[in-house]
Amino acid sequence: MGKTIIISNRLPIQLQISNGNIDAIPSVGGLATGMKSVHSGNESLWVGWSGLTQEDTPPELEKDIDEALEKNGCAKVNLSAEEVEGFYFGFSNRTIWPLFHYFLEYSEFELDFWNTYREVNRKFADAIIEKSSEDDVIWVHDYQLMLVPQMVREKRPNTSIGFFLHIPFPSYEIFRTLPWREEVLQGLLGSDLIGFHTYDYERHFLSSVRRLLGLEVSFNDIYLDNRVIKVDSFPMGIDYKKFKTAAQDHEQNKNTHKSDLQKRLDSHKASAPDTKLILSIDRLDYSKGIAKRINAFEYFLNKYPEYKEKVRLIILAVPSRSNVPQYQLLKREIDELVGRINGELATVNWTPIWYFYRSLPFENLIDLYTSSDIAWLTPLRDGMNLVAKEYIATRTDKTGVLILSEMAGSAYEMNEALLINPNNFEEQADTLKRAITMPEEEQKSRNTFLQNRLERYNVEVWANEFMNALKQKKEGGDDFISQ
Ligand code: ADQ
Repeated sequence: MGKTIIISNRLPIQLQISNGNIDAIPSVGGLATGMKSVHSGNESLWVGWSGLTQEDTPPELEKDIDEALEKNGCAKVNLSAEEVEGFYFGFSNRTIWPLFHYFLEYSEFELDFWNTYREVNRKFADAIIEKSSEDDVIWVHDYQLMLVPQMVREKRPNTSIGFFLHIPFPSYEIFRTLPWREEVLQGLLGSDLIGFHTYDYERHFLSSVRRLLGLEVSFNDIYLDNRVIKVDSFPMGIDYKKFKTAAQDHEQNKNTHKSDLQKRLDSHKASAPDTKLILSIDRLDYSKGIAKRINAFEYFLNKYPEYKEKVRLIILAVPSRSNVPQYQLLKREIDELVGRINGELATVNWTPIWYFYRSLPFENLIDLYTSSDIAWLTPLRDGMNLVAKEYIATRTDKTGVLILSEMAGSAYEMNEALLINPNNFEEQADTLKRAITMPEEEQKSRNTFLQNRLERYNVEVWANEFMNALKQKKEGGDDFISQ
């Protein structure tokens, strides 16, 4: 077996250029962390876009950038601003993202977007072919690169190729509306192993393959020409130890070191010890149901007015894809909703909603997770939702209540959370009341189960299980059907 090639839209490295110097800073995101065990030493290479367009890359630094990336086991695919526009902001985020999250009305079927997506996928595939050899193992990530497996397969018929989708795969009835549905499926079928977060996404995919391509599907095997393609679910975990340790350190250092945010949270607690903090953290994305959550919060305060001044909702929204029109509209909607509700309900001593629109450093995420009595996550659709898992991992004394949308992939593994339908305001209001009044013993008992599961099936285990399944498939020799 050769080396492992990981391929994703973005590299796990951020480049910072100042005064002609280049710093390559490793990302701390879930994928980068999870892949650490796979992407280590000289045995692997990560191929992706650096985040700098060709126009933004000073030509005299091109070589230095390549060297800085190489030191971190990475190689870049160069993209022009126009390519990023059509491929990333266009087809990926204005066609596929809304469609796969069941926002059919937001999905734009633009031929230009599709053409650029195909061309850019070809660029990624060419980069892999150039940098890999036949016996390497290739792991392609996510919805931006769905054509890559087939493009590589054409040139490398015997190479082991895996693909993992981080977002939902929608039901056949939704997927069939895509004008380029067959091409997308064929692109994915270049893989030997296709992974999803949940069994439902896997089933939806198999159903589309059967009905749109007429291929034979048996259990989770797809028969195509002389190949067998395996489809399976691998629910992604988190770096459990990192979150748990950070929360323990936070507790230990609380008298010697405190962030400004923690000081503010503490002074809130001291002035209103009976007030419960309810936390919601998401990228600012319509799939996360933030506007509905704020409306449901208002509904709750009207239904149970005795909780006015007794609860505070903290909304942390990370800026995301802000040059896509739907995201700009959503930002405006949330600004207005928060302004209206705070304006109508606030008292001299109480602001119902604290709203932060920014990305926060890890330390502050831990401040929020550890200080909040309840995490309230209500995506309308979400491939997995790692925030739910992170919140539970930081609850070192095992208190805290997680209210989670049943539309999130993580709900399948987190049955001990309070699961809700984000469209049902009545249920949400009652569940908030239940969370606020839940006895500590019950909180601890639920969280013990959740924590044990998260600790066991952490992100490293997730990555290793996928890689092992891919390797086993190759070694098992079930790649070819005897003719
Ligand atoms: P996302 O849609 O980005 O991921 P999620 O899984 O919740 O959603 O991950 C968000 C990450 O960003 C978390 O690790 C969280 O800690 C971090 N984060 C959130 N708010 C932050 C803030 N204000 N500042 C800094 N960091 C913040 C996509 C899919 C998900 C799937 C993941 C992984 O949409 O469904 O779970 O990929 O497969």
